[in-house]
Amino acid sequence: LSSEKYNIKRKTFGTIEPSDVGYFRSILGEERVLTDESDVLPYNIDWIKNCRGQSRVVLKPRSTEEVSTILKYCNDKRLAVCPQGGNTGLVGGSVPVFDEIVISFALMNKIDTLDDLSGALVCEAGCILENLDNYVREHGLIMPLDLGAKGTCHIGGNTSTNAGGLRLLRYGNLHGSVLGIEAVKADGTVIDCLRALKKDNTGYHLKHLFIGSEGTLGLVTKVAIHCPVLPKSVNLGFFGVKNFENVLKLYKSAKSKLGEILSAFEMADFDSIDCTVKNLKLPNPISEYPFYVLVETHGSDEAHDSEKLTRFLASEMETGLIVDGTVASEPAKMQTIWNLRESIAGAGLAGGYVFKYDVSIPLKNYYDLVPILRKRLGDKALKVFGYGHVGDGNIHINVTVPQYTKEVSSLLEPYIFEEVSKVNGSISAEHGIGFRKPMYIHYSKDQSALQLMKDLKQLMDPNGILNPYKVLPDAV
Ligand code: FAD
Ligand code: 2HG
Ligand code: ZN
Repeated sequence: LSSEKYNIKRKTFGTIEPSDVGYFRSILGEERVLTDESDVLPYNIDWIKNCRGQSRVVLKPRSTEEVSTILKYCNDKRLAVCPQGGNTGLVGGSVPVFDEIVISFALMNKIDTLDDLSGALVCEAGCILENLDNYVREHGLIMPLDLGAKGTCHIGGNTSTNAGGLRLLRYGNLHGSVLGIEAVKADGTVIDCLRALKKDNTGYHLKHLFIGSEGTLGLVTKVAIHCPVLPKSVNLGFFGVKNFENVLKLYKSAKSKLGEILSAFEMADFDSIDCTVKNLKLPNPISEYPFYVLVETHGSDEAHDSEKLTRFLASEMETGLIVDGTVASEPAKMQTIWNLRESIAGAGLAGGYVFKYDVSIPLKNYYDLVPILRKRLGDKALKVFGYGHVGDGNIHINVTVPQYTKEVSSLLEPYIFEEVSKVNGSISAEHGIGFRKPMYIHYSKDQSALQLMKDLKQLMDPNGILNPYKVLPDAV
């Protein structure tokens, strides 16, 4: 259990009684109130099986009104809740810690409107990202974000975590793409900031309070989001590189030579790909190299774009920055390459337990920690590997071990966060703080900022019922 593993004490919330379950059934009906242990179990365990809570009730509202009614009741009774989208979060934020009531958005999955001229999509929070992408593609648009969890994660979860992903380099983060939000405060008040306007400087930009606050300030029920135009031509390169210095040189060159069509620049080290190929039996389209780089282009002229990428490959093979590589524009081949990259996140789990770190580091220091950690852990780790979104200065470091031990944990934490802090990086670049990292947030947030976060929490959720034990540290 998370509470035992991380030594956390339950706060003085109300305890759920049969009469509470009866009340929830009176609003949602029998089927949308889960209490059977085996039905509730999956909602208690996170994707990487790192955190496990003890909830006994899952509620599945179908509308904003139902969310509002549930929250008003919970707030009056001081019953804590844990909002849950696709449960793909990687920091333990999406699962309860003790007996918090899980509010699942799985049934709030309707698309309201799509304006194919402005690109504004309005939909409910529980829409699965990939379903939205398939839908908007039929109208000549794409979703502005893409990530390996797309088949499961919800747009409400994406918004609540301010998810980054594979194309942030090109389309920016959700603080830019989300046009409007409808959210419900802890006391049940519905906050309507759902206007799908590109420009709206009428007072405080309140939607941003809900983007990235991981369900601690309100529950997101609807999202208005800007969808870019579906690119007419997509090309993908997968390259082998000799050392990390050359990865950085290649990034600089890609920005200059591919310019406006560059849509992703990702890197993975040898162990990331090796572990994915071996554990998940996925094909690697090129031979083995110390580093791999994936470069994608989104543009409007197939002949021009593919020529540009092919020329880039040829010229950088001449300079030696690329040792070997392949360029694809056929969907199936591109899918094989993307699949290899997107599967790294789950590949380490086959070895037992994975410690995951998701940090922003200045590019010149981007890969430094990987060899340092290998040395520090020696044979206590099976593998230490690094991969991620070079274009965003965001590296993922995964440490695989046969099983969780306090010894390895204490060699990694807070050491990694101290090192990140020394170079003014962020201890969580895109996954959030959740349950796993509130105690380390001070490595990236000043005391003054933490105090303001606490004040906002007090204002919006005075009883602290929304996703307790997450994001905010106990003592500020
Ligand atoms: P959940 O995991 O269910 O919840 C995440 C947080 O948001 C929790 O704190 C939860 O309480 C809160 N929440 C969920 N829904 C709501 C709501 N409607 N209102 C209020 N709060 C809510 N992340 C990236 O940023 N970039 C990546 O490239 C990336 N790749 C991934 C690849 C894989 C294979 C996996 C498993 C995960 C990846 N992630 C990535 C992490 C994760 O997918 C994202 O954080 C995603 O945005 C979570 O969405 P979700 O619907 O699963 O939310
Ligand atoms: C990715 O970029 C995700 O693949 C997951 O953000 C990272 O699991 C991880 O470490
Ligand atoms: Zn990532």
